[in-house]
Amino acid sequence: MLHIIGAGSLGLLWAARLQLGGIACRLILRNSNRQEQWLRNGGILAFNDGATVHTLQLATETPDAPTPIRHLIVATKAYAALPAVESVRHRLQQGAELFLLQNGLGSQQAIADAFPECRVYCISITDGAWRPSEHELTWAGRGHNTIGPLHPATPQPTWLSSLPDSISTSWRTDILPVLWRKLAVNCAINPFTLIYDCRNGDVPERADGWLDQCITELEQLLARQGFDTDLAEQIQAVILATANNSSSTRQDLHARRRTELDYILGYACRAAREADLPTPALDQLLEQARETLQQHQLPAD
Ligand code: NAD
Ligand code: KPL
Repeated sequence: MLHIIGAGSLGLLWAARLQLGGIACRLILRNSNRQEQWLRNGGILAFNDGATVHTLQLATETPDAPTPIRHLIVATKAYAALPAVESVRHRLQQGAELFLLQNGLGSQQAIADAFPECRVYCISITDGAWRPSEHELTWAGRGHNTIGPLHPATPQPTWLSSLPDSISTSWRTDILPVLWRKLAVNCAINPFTLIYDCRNGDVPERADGWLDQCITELEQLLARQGFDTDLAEQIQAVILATANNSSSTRQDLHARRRTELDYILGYACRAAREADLPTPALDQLLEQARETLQQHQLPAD
């Protein structure tokens, strides 16, 4: 039995694909109010996988359900991940496996520190999913899940091989370089889309030389972490491939939701400071991004 905490876009995407693939899973909602709200339409999810709309009844529960948890997929935003796992601490079995699919970095390490008796795995996800309404889910872009342990010595979970074909996965013992690279790409795009309120494709023109300085600093930062540094080409390719998209950070701004800035650019700037690496262009970007959030009366972290 798998448990998923967080019934948002990705949590529902995992739950829907697992259920369709015949794998038992239960969705943990925040509290009984949320569960009542979810059950108001009979707990039905209309899952549009791009070809078919599936009508699914997902099994839900609250953090105080009595059953122990062996495998937990944590599908909240980065800032909510630690409190979410804390809410089910009393149900986690010794050696429970936590699968963290948050963007950015920082939340994964915080959970590993708070739950030393658990096995912590990170998932870097390229799927795109969104919810047109509370009970509808659209799988907008079929992607891939790169899974690996936060600490390389942690063994590979055997059950991963029984995931349905609809969940495309690969295993990486060294997941950190993957997460760092994604973080670097997000650092170079998302904060600019926030401060200029622009689509991804407009970033190079709007940010101009500032973007190049940021990419250089991000490459230096990756080198300090001991990872490959050739970032510029990848960033240009992502900007081109997602030119018409609003970044997740800009979407959060428009929806007046807290962003994950602190786990993306905030984390990068803190890591640079810890490594005694000057990153003036990234620091200025973080400052301006925070100012933009404050102007919109949103949390600046
Ligand atoms: P979301 O906001 O749609 O879903 C998060 C859900 O977690 C919400 O329903 C929220 O109510 C719930 N939640 C928060 N705290 C909780 C708690 N204590 N107990 C139970 N539920 C709780 O977010 P999302 O789009 O699914 O993104 C989740 C993570 O995945 C983010 O870090 C995001 O950056 C990353 N990601 C998302 C996508 C995507 O396409 N949506 C793609 C790749 C990565
Ligand atoms: O991951 C993204 C995000 O918006 O968070 C990018 C790659 C920038 C695509 O929009």
